[in-house]
Amino acid sequence: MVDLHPSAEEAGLSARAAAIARSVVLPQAAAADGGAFPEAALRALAAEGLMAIKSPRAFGGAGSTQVAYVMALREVATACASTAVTMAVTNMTGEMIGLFGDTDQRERWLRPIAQGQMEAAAFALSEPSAGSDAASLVCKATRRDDGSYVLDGQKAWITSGDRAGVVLTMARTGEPGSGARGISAFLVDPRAPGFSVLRHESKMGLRGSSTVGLSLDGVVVPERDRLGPEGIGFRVAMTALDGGRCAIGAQAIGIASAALQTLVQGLGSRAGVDRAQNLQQMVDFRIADMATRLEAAWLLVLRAAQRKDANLPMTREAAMAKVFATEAAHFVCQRALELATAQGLQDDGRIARALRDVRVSRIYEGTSEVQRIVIARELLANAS
Ligand code: COS
Repeated sequence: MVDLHPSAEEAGLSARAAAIARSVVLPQAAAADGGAFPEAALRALAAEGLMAIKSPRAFGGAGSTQVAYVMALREVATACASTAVTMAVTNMTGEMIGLFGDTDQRERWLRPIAQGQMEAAAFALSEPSAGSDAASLVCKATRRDDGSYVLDGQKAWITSGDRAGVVLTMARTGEPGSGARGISAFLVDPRAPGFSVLRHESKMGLRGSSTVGLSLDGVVVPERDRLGPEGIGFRVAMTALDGGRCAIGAQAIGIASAALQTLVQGLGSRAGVDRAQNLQQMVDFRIADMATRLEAAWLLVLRAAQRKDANLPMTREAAMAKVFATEAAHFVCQRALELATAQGLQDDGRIARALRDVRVSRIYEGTSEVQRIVIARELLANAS
């Protein structure tokens, strides 16, 4: 059963996110769409503990829940999708340090994330030749006699890779072809010699977030910065993505809600205009369907979030939430653009921006096809 009533603490955190979204994030959204990194917005979010929502209070985080996190992220995404994705990846990385890290790692890496001393944190799993098949990654981590590691390889499409104070990097400590079990996780300091930023991706949406390739050329990582034991890197990545996918569902819903709201306000301002009854009904039916899909999607996101908070398995639920929410959100943005155009509404390009921003939510943190694989696998495993 989905409990639709957040706790007072969750509601309070979400209200703080909504206030910042209105006062700081929204006013810079057009500039972010023009390519400006949303520095001021991220600082404001960090000041309220919103860059490390689920991380322990003892290390500067908000110590809150996944439910609070998805509520807050939805609010921020309603105002600016670029800010929301930067916030999401930073939260996800910090959460993994809180979960798998030791006290020293939490102190050195999580606290600066939570307190806004770092602009962002990054999560580096994908590679030029390993996207959906993440377990085939080839970035190599060679252990030296003193226990440190030397990392060599490339990472691709890394959100905030050039802005991050720490890059959670998955690399192969096992033999080539050792699959998921041969992968370890490292907290890489981007100031280390051999770490460099490759090209900045030019994107149709989320233009205020930074997406880059990374090169690791003999980057030395001390043993104290391996996150957890050797060989658990794939588990770290998948654990991160379970929470991340649920959050991307919330982000997509936020983006689409803004498009729908813009459309409905535009239509409302024309309430007196005389239209043929069948045309009016066509518009009414469409906006009703759009709103209904977003509500249904939100319930799936909430259900996945609540299971995570209850420490219940939620891989399948997160995949369902992501695939349904991102596809619903894309549908809503597309319909909003069509209706706004048909009705001749002027909206300062907000709906078109939402459509451009929302598209990648069906791709990153696992494509819709990957989510369907995850869901089907679990169904088939339970059937056998
Ligand atoms: N949580 C914890 N552990 C998990 C897990 C999860 N959600 N999913 C898988 N694992 C573990 C498995 O239990 C297995 O462990 P053992 O070897 O000890 O049994 C191991 O990881 C390998 O799992 P699996 O065999 O399912 O791995 P696959 O290579 O078949 O993975 C998918 C398949 C498609 C699910 C995976 O590669 C994936 O998610 N790809 C998309 C990657 C992605 O989202 N990239 C975006 C990057 S961020 S923009």
